[in-house]
Amino acid sequence: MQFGTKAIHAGVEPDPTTGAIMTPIYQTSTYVQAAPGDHKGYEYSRTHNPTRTALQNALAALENGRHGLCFATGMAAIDAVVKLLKPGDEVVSTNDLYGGTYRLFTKVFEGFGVKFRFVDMSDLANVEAALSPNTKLIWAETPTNPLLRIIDIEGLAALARKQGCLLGVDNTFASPYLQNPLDLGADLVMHSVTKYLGGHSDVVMGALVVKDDALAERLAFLQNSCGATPGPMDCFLVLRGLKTLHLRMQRHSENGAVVAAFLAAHPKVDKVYWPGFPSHANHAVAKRQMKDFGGMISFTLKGDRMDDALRVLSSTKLFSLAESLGGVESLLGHPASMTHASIPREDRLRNGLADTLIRLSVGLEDAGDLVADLQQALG
Ligand code: P1T
Repeated sequence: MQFGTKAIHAGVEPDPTTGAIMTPIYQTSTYVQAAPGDHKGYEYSRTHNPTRTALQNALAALENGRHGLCFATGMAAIDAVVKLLKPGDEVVSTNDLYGGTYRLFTKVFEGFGVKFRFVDMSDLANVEAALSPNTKLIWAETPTNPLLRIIDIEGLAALARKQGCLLGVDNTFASPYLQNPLDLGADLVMHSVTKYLGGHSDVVMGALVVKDDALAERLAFLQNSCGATPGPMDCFLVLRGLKTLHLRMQRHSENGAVVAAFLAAHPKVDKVYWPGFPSHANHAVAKRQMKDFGGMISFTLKGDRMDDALRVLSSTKLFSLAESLGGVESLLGHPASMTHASIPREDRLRNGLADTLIRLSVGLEDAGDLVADLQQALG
């Protein structure tokens, strides 16, 4: 079955009691049992809920996995993965990654004795050099947030296999339409469902998808034990969002290409970070492992002056200044003070994240209007 058909049908069956074509919102905390242990597979909604089950199955199908697990937020999904580890274990991760992930790793889990090394994974030699006998997890984001670096997932998977450790890929920026890490050898794929999967800026949620039954069982144990599960209304909204994921990602990518080309040709713009440019350092890898290049773009201005960047950030009319990404409407953000403020400045600068970097989430509006908005803001 091709992707668009799966996006509309996977995981979803007509409701067995009424035939309702759309999965009902099972707004219930508990389920009546005929006798102790005699139930229909549902006991308590932290553990299982039919609306969540439908969404988990849909996400598993879209990522070509066998098991989907939904969490209250993207951070809760990553939290569950790190809880597979124990004190003394080590994680090798991307040096360019969402600030909240960096904060969870360094400010929460380092306190429990897990060690993290952050390297530029766009060169796999850096990953290999950071591995130690204690490395139990390689955690990658690709494309990375916010510098849009591309990491070779197949190459990472080969390193993880040699090491005998897990490979997890945060696939938030690509979405399962553009890239399927499990097909490239990853053990776990993670999403901030908040972004492209939900797609309408009205839900915060996270998800994991895996192939391996034993790994799924350990994660389901953590999902239920730690309890950061989403409610049925949010699951319903994401089920609705998924039905147009393929169409939205096609348009995000088309609009992304137009906006990236406009920025690259603008006399006031310095660097443009977008993996679709043949000049991007990892364009060949992006072409190989992604279907298209998406709608996330970062850029800096010539002269590198903070007041110029701040003027652009507060001058757009269609692009709204806000955290998050992946919704139908275009957003722009300032990573240094917003999404990546929890990373110490010297670390940000060392990893190439300038104080003046501007990040765009290009939405689904008409591309000409988006370009005109940036044109007037840059003017
Ligand atoms: O916000 P939450 O659903 O908990 O997801 C966290 C998360 C994880 N991974 C990546 C790659 C992300 O981008 C995020 C959240 N990011 C933003 C809010 C942002 O504006 O970048």
